[in-house]
Amino acid sequence: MRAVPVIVFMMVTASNVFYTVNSAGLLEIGSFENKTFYREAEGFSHTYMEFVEFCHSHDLQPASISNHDEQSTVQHHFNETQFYRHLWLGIWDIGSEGQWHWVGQGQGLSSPVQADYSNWDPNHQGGGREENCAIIRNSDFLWVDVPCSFAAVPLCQSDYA
Ligand SMILES: [Ca+2]
Repeated sequence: MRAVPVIVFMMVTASNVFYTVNSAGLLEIGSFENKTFYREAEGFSHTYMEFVEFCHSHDLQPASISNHDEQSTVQHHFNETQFYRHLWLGIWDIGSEGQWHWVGQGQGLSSPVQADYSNWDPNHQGGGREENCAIIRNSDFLWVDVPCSFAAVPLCQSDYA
């Protein structure tokens, strides 16, 4: 993991919650013992493959959400910043329909890690072979399968855990 980039400015929300934007244009939205979440600060949308490349280009990984605390932190960020854009998750079922896996660090896209926590919308996980990537939906924060050509904002993490 590389050193934390120099902070070049601060962003202040209406509720006076501070989120830091680093020199790489990444907004830190939550930190845990074994990972820190970042999103693309400007809210630009990308396809899934662009999202993966975006994270890797910053020495980060596509985000995995491993437990309720991590999910809650992302939801808190949506609410505090009134950020109403879909966020990509580093998860997909490209290999076998319905078998969702996290994209693992240094393992490329063909050797994923089995997901053991989820927050799926029960009505939107059955997109079949047309929908093999997933977002955190902006309205209710549930996970929804979408085509990998969908446009959403990158959510990356500092390490894979
Ligand atoms: Ca699918």
